[in-house]
Amino acid sequence: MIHPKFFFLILIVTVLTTLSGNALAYYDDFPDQHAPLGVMGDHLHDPGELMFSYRYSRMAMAGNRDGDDRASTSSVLADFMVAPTDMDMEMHMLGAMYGVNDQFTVMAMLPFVRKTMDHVTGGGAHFTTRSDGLGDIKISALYSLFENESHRVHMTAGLSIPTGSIKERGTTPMGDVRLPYPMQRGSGTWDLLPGLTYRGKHERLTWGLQAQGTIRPHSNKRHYRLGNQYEVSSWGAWRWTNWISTSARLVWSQTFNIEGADGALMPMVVPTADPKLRAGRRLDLLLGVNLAPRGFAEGHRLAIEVGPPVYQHLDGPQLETDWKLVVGWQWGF
Ligand SMILES: [Cu+2]
Repeated sequence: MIHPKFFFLILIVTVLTTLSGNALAYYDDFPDQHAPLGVMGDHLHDPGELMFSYRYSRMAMAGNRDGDDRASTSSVLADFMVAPTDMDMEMHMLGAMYGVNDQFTVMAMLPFVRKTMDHVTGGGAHFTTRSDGLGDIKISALYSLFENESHRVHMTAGLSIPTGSIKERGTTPMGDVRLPYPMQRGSGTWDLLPGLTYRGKHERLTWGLQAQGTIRPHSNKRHYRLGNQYEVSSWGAWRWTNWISTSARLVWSQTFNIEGADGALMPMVVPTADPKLRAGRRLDLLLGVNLAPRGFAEGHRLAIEVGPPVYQHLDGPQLETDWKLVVGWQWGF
């Protein structure tokens, strides 16, 4: 007896394989024409072409880390009144891209964020804080610098608009208080988002390299600014047929500490309220699948990317990342 899950899988594969019989329509419709889903602003559009996207992402954190090593809850409680134990970050992100001309594509991203953090106090009481709503809206311009049959380079100039709240409050054993930095939904500052992307292709193989920064030039209304960040991502993808490709990606990211401090937070209570315990660097390994179904769903793409960090170093104690997931849908026309 076939397990229903396998039956369903076989059905999907059969349907998709049949549809892929519609053959090699346009090279641009190949699944690997887009980078792995977690890469933002990886491609440009043809003049007049519009693309909408939806991404759901989730990042799970559990347990603390200090430097390269794990830090137990009791060791955190030796220095602080409260220790964070888990955090879950979910994001629904709507995106739009538009090809202005051959050189120039514009992009906007609208994020909705949900964060949950679990804690334990020195006295053994558990409590959870939550924050959800609009995050920081991002707009970018992508400008093509070089393009030939197999290599493409473009630069990105983006702006992060402080639409996300930095005044979220929550109920804790200390009463109704301002939530610490990682529970806020925005930076509170207008941030610059420079980037440079290279993509290459050879037959069924595509690859790419992207460097991106988040530069925060000024302090927010709460008299601090989040640390600058940068990220370097490299990937390779293999196209198995004209509707499916799989990818592997390595992302090196570094975040610096917060400058200044929100006067409403007390760093001796919980490490997440300490502006000098936010920095870290991490290497993530992410595996992905891109689908570009044919026939009934021309112009639509589905993709997933998931994976754990393979290395992380945190100015701790700080919650460590366990895994990240992005699932999404893209529709171009
Ligand atoms: Cu696009």
